[in-house]
Amino acid sequence: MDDVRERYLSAIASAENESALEEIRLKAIGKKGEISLKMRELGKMTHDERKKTGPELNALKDEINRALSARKAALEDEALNERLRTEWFDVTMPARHRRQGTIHPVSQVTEEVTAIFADMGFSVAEGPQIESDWHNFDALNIPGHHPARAEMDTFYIHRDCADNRPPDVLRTHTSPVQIRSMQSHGAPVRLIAPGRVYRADYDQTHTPMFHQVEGLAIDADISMANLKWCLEEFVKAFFEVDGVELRFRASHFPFTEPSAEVDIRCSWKGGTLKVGEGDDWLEILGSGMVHPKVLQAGSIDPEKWQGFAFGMGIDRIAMLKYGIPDLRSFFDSDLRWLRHYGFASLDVPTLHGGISR
Ligand code: 2NL
Repeated sequence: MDDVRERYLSAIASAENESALEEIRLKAIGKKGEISLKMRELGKMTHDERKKTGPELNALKDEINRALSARKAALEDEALNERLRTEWFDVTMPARHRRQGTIHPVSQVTEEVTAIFADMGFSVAEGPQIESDWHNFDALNIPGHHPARAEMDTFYIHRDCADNRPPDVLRTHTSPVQIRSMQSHGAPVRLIAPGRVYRADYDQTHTPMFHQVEGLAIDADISMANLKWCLEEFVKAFFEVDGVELRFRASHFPFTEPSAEVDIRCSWKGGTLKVGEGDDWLEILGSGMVHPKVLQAGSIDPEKWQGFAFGMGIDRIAMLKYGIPDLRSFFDSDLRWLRHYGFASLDVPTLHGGISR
């Protein structure tokens, strides 16, 4: 018995891995193992022999089992220690460089404009880019024969030959968003509608997709004076100047009456724009008092309510504010351009959104 114990315990002690341990376990206490066979012989023994040998064999089996578990635990410890010794990394090493993206000037300016008007109590409205002919034109007092439809170089959405309904359009301005807002919220209302608009036009200063923000304020007694104040506040905040002179030039839009185009006093010293001083005038937006027919299209009673509206090109004021020379470069997705003119992601002004009055 001592010889058997000695043999297995030393084999266990020098086993190098779990499969070697398993082999030893089978040889010693497996079904056909040495100790199991010896246990089977107990039946042939005399009562006294069995009384002595039985407990001894059981004790030996337990001892071997304990030795196996202990060795197994020791091997696992060794393996873990080996991993801890070899698998490490230097947390003081600089991280691999990953280039951050930038905020596109159009996104930046949209959020700047939004923040300024939000501060004056305007909320933000959005709507579909594919619009019905009615929302884009008729509701804005631009009838079928009106030259403005042709002037706007509209993209039409294909309809089947059999379908006689007027085709949907890619919106040519964000005004239909305001029509929809008037219909669903009624008056009074104060909102801006920034977004993408489309016109079939492509040259130095026109791209078939560009960005516009329109504003709308309707209440019982809103006048051109309120329009002038709002726009003055906007221009001062947007161009970061304390004072600026606005010039209202009589103009014509089908959706406003009276209508005015708005210029701001500026200078172009050394090719850079200075707002609020100098002898030049810079046209930045179109505006006017909402035409009664447009209020009606928005289900607002023109006998009770009136208001102003305005529209301006986001890309254009982005070019002016940040000195970007070429409009077409805005939509080239040139990474060098984006790195140069883009904004750090933490530069973004607070976004104020959502409809509320
Ligand atoms: C321009 C001119 C303008 C509007 C847009 C508008 C919208 C509604 C009713 C009345 Cl729902 N008017 N929008 C008004 C005047 C001018 O845009 O030159 N934009 C770049």
